[in-house]
Amino acid sequence: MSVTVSGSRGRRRATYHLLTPPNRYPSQLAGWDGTAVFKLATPRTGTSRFGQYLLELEQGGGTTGTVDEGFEHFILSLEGEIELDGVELGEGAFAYVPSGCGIALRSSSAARVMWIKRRYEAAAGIAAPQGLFGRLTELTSYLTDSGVLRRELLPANDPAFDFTMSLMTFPPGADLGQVEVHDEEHGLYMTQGSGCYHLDGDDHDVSAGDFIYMAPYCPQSFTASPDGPAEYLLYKDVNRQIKLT
Ligand code: UGY
Ligand code: MN
Repeated sequence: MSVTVSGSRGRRRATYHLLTPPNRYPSQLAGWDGTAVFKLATPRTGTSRFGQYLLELEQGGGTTGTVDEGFEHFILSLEGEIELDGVELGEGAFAYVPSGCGIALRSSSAARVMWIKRRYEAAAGIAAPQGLFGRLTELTSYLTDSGVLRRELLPANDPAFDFTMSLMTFPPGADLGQVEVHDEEHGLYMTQGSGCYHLDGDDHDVSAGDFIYMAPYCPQSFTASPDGPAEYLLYKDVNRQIKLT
């Protein structure tokens, strides 16, 4: 068997990594069964302060009990039906689970799930957020100056939340309008279409199923291909300052 090494688009750079579907290699996690876990970003990058995982669940797969009570969680069903803490989540349904609760997840069918977990960072004088459930089809969208449609899955203006999850939809040929360089980090999962991602001086062709981790201050921009709309799901830490020592 031969491996097309030269065709791999996977990259690991100091300020970002690109992980494409052919680069994925499953991990196992204690407390889970019937589940292939693809770790997309973890603090092992050296900079990431969150964990992002793509889960491929067999029917009946999931956690063996409640896990990870010490973290806050974001769960989105990309495909199939799951039950999270007793609530059915069909395709396109998502949940925010506050720190202290943990997650108990089981799939009712074969399913693909996006999971983000991190330590909640409290802000002085602000109570931690409550849990919430939502559906991608029920979100309000707004148009950015460069013509990109942005939908917020979590309340973007509520300082109780220490991260946002946004769905960014680019009409054919549209772009971000600037090369951003900012303190916040990103976990980005391409949900639809294709385009060119500019990352710290490099340009990469990307398409649905690709994942990009961007470290703080990674120069970044995106242009959708002219063939059709492109869309990605974006994690971003917000509303907090790194403690200065
Ligand atoms: O909100 C953001 O930082 C967003 N515009 N970044 C991105 O899409 N790479
Ligand atoms: Mn950004």
